Amino acid sequence: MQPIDVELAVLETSELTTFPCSVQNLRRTSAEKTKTPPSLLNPKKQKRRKKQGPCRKLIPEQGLITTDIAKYWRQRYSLFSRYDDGIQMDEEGWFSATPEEIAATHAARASSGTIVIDCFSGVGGNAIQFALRIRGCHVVAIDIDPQKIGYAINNAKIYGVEDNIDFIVGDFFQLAPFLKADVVFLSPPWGGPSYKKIQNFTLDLFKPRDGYSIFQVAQKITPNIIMFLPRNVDINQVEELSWLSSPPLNFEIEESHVQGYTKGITAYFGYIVSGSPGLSKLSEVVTSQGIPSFFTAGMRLLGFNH
Ligand code: MGP
Ligand code: SAH
Repeated sequence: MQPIDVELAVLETSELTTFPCSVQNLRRTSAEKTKTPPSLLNPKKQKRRKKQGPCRKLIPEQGLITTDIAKYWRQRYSLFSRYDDGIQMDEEGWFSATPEEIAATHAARASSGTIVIDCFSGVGGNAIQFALRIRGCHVVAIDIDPQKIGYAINNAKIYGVEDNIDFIVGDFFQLAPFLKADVVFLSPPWGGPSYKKIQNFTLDLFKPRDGYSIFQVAQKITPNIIMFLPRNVDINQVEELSWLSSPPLNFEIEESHVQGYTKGITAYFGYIVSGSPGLSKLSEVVTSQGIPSFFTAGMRLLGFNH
């Protein structure tokens, strides 16, 4: 992608400005824009422009974003109610962040004083809610992308919970053998917003590994697993996951809504399933087996990637 002309970002805009152009052609078409508003242009010309590439919009606090992402920006307060306090996002963060209301529902399954690992933490949507809602809950937030972890730290500070989260830049699959926790939270990549074009989203479609492998790796950490999944996920396959363990794990599935609109499916496994006897805290049972020393509350690890 060509570098973007920075001058274009200096615009007076009430909220959102659309550039009727591809990134490569920003310089030329922005000049046109000053002459004729896009809505008045000949429809044939507009069609030609559409073919040039993804349109970009300028939002004052985030810079240029594609029109696809602008859809998520319009939902910004449902993603982070404190968005205006300086929440930072990148493109993947926009379409992947778990809406706050849903993340709070996930968090409610943890109990006070437990250790939760958010294995694909992104910009922190879930990690923040675990740390915020559950007293004494300590969260380990892992993401392979250093920029995401940087944003997650910034976002956790906005919610005042940065001291309750250890942030780790690293590959979950490499770290997993060294991890123990009371609850594991999984919201891996679904392959981007195009996931919804698939009628039946099977577990092999998850990235960077298939859903069975992700679950199996997580299960070695704890049987108490929460998975946030696409709303078109193959429910039978999700249920099958509970049989990977012997004896099979308790299993519960729920639709996750924002204002009555289904955003995803959440699967719960193990002792966090409703009606289960509840969690026995790792801090109570595992100390004698030696929890890795980096699970000390308040300690922050960055760049732990081996
Ligand atoms: P969506 O379906 O793309 O948006 O994502 P929306 O507004 O429901 O789409 P519409 O076209 O039906 O109106 C819904 C939610 O799913 C997002 O807010 C994220 O929480 C989650 N989500 C979406 N994607 C593409 C991913 C992903 O790749 N990984 C994860 N973990 N979550 C995702
Ligand atoms: N629940 C998060 C969104 C997670 S999106 C939120 O609410 O903000 C999925 C994340 O998985 C992305 O940020 C991506 O960088 C990360 N990821 C992909 N592969 C990974 C891996 N092998 N280990 C750790 N994180 C990974």
